[in-house]
Amino acid sequence: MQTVFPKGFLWGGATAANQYEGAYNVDGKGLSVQDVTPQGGFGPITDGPTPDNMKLEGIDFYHRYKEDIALFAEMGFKTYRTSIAWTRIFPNGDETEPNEAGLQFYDDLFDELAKYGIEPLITLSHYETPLHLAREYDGWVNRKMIGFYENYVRTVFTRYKDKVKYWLTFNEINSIIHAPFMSGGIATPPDQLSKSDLYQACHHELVASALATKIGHEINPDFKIGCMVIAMPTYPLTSHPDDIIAVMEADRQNFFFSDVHVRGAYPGYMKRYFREHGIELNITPEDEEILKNTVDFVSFSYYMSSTETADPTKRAAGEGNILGGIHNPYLEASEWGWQIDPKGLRVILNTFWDRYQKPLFIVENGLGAVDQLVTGEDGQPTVNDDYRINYLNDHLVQVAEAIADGVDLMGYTTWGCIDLVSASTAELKKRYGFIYVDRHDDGSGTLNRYKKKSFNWYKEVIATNGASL
Ligand code: BGP
Repeated sequence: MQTVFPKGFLWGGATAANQYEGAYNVDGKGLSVQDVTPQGGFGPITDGPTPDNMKLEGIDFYHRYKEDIALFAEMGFKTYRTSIAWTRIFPNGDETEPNEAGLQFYDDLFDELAKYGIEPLITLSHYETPLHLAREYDGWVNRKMIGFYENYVRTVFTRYKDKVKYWLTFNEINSIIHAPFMSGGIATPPDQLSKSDLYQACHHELVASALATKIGHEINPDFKIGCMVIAMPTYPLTSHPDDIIAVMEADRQNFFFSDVHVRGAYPGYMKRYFREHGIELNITPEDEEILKNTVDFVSFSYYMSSTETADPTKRAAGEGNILGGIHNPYLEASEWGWQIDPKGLRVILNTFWDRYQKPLFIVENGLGAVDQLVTGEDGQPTVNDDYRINYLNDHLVQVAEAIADGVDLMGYTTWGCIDLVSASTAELKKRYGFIYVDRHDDGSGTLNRYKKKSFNWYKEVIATNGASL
């Protein structure tokens, strides 16, 4: 096709420190909430690392980053998204002095990216709250978290001000509603967590995010700082007006986070929601001032759409997708039940653009699948992952449609460009990468890296700026 992707479009891949670095206790790193997650899902908070947790060793990127970055460069990446592990910089989270070894690791990583002209895109907090802050303060429920986060972001902004330009404040900030422990470091079990405490935690993150935007711009006015949310267009099950209202209500729980980030204040519909649900929030006049520091761009992950109805007899929580909703009979699903919907990506891009008129950035999209290693024509191990190529191709065609619609899109980074540990299951069998990592959930494997078929496919997409789609 004739490409519509703008010149300078930021093609690349995305990862998060806790899902691939490994070295969870090396060079002074403290434990994060991820280090105590058992395989198979979010468990109750424990004191020490969970032994079967694949995130502890990850894919050992910590020691192999040069080899991996060379492969990203071979694919032609223009940008590379990863996160800084907060616990490498402040092992407990509430210290005043940072850990120099942790700072040095990211200096070396950014220098390696710079060698290839790859622009880092850095998430400041990607589900990596220091465990100590979860245990001692109940995570983001506590207002003190704003100060701890401020100290951390000021440290890394100052240190990397000439090496990193693009920053994201919190990964999928709206996920705190669904996963308070993983996303917000909230130790109180979800069934004992009051709505007031949950939304107070959201508020603290929103204030912290706006504060980071303010501080970042003071430290380097050229910084581009974005929010990051789960994007999920919601469809009505029927044309019944009550279903349309159900969609509107569901959307509001998602959009409220990006609305605050872009508009600098709480929308009226959330004030009503708080009032009618007996949610009392402590929002100070100073908080309201800080919230006025709005983001430079809106970034998001996209994996699925959602379907809603007002009819309780048709509801079956979780049946549609990981975050609930109901089954959409028109869509196929991944092996993990995530309903695949490329056109939904065009819809949500247009929705965000119409709503905000701010540059957008797709910072996660991809297919988690079980891959089979085979011997390729050249005698090298590989994976014939046509299913992944088809998935990404279909989504990128819809991205091109949205750009043709007039959406201002900065870039696209596929999730898990190298196989890494799943956030939701702490397992490695759910793979997303263009690069296969020989590592398995029983702890076996050489950690060798092999190019999948999709490696060359993506290389071609980037080289032609999307014309090969
Ligand atoms: C997003 C997270 C990522 C990531 C991805 C895929 O929600 O930001 O960290 O892992 O989902 O999810 P999973 O790993 O559970 O397949």
